[in-house]
Amino acid sequence: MVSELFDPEVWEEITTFDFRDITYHRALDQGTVRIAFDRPGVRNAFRPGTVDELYTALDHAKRQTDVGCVLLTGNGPSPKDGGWAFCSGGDQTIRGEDGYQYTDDEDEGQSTGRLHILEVQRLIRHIPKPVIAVVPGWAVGGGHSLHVVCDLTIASDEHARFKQTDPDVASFDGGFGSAYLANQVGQKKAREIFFLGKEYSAQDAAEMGMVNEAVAHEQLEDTALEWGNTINGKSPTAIRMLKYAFNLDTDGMVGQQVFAGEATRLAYMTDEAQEGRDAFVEGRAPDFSDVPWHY
Ligand code: S0N
Repeated sequence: MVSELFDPEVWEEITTFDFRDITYHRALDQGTVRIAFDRPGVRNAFRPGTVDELYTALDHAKRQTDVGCVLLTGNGPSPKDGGWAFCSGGDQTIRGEDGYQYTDDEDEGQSTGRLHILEVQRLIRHIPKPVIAVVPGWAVGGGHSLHVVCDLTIASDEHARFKQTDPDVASFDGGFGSAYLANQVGQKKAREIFFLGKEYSAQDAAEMGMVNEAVAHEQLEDTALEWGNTINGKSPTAIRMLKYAFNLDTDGMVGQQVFAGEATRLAYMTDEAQEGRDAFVEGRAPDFSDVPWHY
C-alpha cells in the first residue's frame, strides 16, 4: 500500500526511477503527478538521499510538457503508531557537523556539506507549473518550509498540524521558510510561529493565510486531484507567467531574470524574432518594416 489516502485506481507509477524514500505517480489520463515522501515511520523526515530523489522527480515533472500540476504529499499513516505526516524536515539522527550525512551504501557517512533541501525549494519556486502541498498530517521544520514554498496548500482538517521547531533544534530557515512565510501570514504571526513554536491546526493555518483550504481527511487527495484537473484545463502560458509574476517581488533580480526569460521565449515565436535570426544567418540587414509598433 502506498498510502491509505492513495487510490490505486487513479494513479500509475512512474517507473523511470528506482526511488527508495519517495513514491512518484501520474494520474491516469491526466496531467497531474503525485510525489510523496515515503518514510512514514519517522514522520516523513528527509535525509540527503530523500532530497536527491525529490529533486530528481520534480525535475522530471518539470520537463513533461503534458504535465501541468504537481502534488507534493506524504504517505501514511505510520506503521508504528498510525500518525500522519506531510514532512517533519531534516532527519535529525543523521545530522553531522556541517550538514546532513548520506546513509546510502555507497555514500555512507559522507556529508552533503550543504543544506540541499534549499535547491528543492528553488526548484519548486521556478518549476513552470503549480506545485500543491497536500498535507495529511505534520508539517514541521523543513517540512513546514516546503509547504510554505509551494504555490498552494491543502490540508487535512482532522490530522494536519503545522509547527516550526527550527529554533528547538538550532537549525533555521532564514530564507523562504521564514521571510516568505511572513508575506503569507504577516510579520507578527510569522515571528510567533518561529519564536514560540506553537502547534496550529489546518483551520488555524487557513485563517492565517498559509493554507488555502482545510478539507475532510478522506477527501484530501481527491480534492487535490480536482484542483490539479482545474489547473490542467487552464492556459499553460497564462499559468506559468502568473506563477512567475507572483514570484517576482520575492525573487528579486532572479525573479526578474526568470520572468524576462519567459518574455524572451514568447518573443522568439514572433515573425520579427525569426526575421532577426534569418537576417543574421543569411548575412543581410534585418527588415522589420512590416512589424507594427504596437500601442
Ligand atoms: C513531527 C513531530 C512534531 C511529531 O510528533 P509526534 O507525533 O509526537 O511523533 P514522534 O513520536 O515525535 O515521532 C515519531 C517517530 O518519528 C521520528 N521523527 C520525527 N521527526 C523526525 C525527524 N525530523 N528526524 C528524525 N526522526 C524523526 C521520531 O524520532 C519517532 O521515532 P521513534 O518512533 O523511533 O521514536 C515530532 O516528531 C518532531 O518535533 N520532530 C522533529 C521535527 C524537527 O525538529 N525537524 C527538523 C527541523 N529542522 C529542519 O528540518 C532542518 C532545517 C532545514 O532543512 C533548513 C535549514 C536551513 C535552511 C532551510 C531549511 C529548511 O527548512 O528547508
